[in-house]
Amino acid sequence: MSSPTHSVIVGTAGHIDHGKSTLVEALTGTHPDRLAEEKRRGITIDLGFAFLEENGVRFGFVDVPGHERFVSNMLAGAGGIDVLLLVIAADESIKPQTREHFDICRLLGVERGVVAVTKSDLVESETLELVRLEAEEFVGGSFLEHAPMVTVSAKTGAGLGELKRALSEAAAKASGKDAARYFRLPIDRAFAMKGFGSVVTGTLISGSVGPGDEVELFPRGQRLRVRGVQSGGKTVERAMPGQRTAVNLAGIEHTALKRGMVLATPGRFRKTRRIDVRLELLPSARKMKPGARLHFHAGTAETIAEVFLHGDQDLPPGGTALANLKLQDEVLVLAGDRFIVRQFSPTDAARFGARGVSSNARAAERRGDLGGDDRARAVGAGVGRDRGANGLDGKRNPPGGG
Ligand SMILES: Nc1nc2c(ncn2[C@@H]2O[C@H](COP(=O)(O)OP(=O)(O)OP(=O)(O)O)[C@@H](O)[C@H]2O)c(=O)[nH]1
Ligand SMILES: [Mg+2]
Repeated sequence: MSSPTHSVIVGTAGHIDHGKSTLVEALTGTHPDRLAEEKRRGITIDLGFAFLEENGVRFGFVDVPGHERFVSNMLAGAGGIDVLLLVIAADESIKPQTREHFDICRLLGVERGVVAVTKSDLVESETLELVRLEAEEFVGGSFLEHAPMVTVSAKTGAGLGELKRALSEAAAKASGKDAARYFRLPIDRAFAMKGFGSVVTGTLISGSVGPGDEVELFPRGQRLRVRGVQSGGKTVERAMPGQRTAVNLAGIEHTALKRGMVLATPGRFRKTRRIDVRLELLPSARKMKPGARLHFHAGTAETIAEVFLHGDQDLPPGGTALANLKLQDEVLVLAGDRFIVRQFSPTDAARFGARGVSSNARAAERRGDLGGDDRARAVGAGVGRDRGANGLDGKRNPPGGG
């Protein structure tokens, strides 16, 4: 049985309009859409958050947008997931972003999850059975192959108890993040709070943080003092890994802080523009050519990468290769961090301008959702053996350090 302090992050994934946000609301009582534009358009645009304490587990929910245009926001949320909640609408079954989000979670190394076949109130039982079969086939051979599949309706409440139990069981098995390691908090939001000043939020991926701590802001390299910390919406003495965490920072304007930056233990890490990685290309991808320019996503950061493939040969679909990435922006990436690279295409280039980000690992590509060549994207994940981003002393973030 897990202790009440066991904290896990549940991330949603799934196609647009499949009922992710509504399901999060049905589970937690909080609708994760915050922006006026989201409410007006009835779609999720940016990450949303909600909390639940159930069966001795503190769940932090990260709800992602299903719209293909907002996949970079989805990627910023997918980094810290312990348990995936793959949402499939019973009236539509598997759709392009069901596939894309699932590919991303696989490449990022998410290890467990639950499949929710939702909107069960909209279909007859035969359709429901068919969709469940399709979903089983879809996750076959993946980390979700033996995961629970729960039929739910956010509208009638059917199956919600079973879904909570399945999430609790998955949470109990989740390996968890290590509080003894150096502190790292990839920032996904920054804002000013009246009476407090600058606040950043993120999913705490390792180490812990509390008031009075000195932290280093990457990639700027500035040292800052922590004034206060909240997790799950409550003030705490220390936020622990696996928790949604808000940090109130002294000595900096909120306008100088943004998604993609990282707070970390000071003096331990070095930012970098060059990383050695192992790339793994999705079988559905187009081949990757040496010198290709890619979108690079690590943690909450994103930037542009130029790829130098070892041996200078094309990387075929489904293949893996060692490579060196030259990033447009400096990032904080550690050995073993996973990242995603996505292929540039005319539409993507127009769609995603370069901001900053980084990481290590394998890469994979996939064909775009509609099958059209101009939609093809590369999705890669990596485990990086990294050159420049280890601890300054050359040690690799030893357990117990910090
Ligand atoms: N009948 C029925 N409608 C549902 C259910 N769950 C969600 N809906 C409706 O489906 C629509 C889409 O739901 P959302 O929760 O916004 O879907 P989403 O997956 O979060 O969509 P994006 O965030 O834009 O990708 C809304 O109109 C919901 O009211 C359900 O269980 N039954
Ligand atoms: Mg939504």
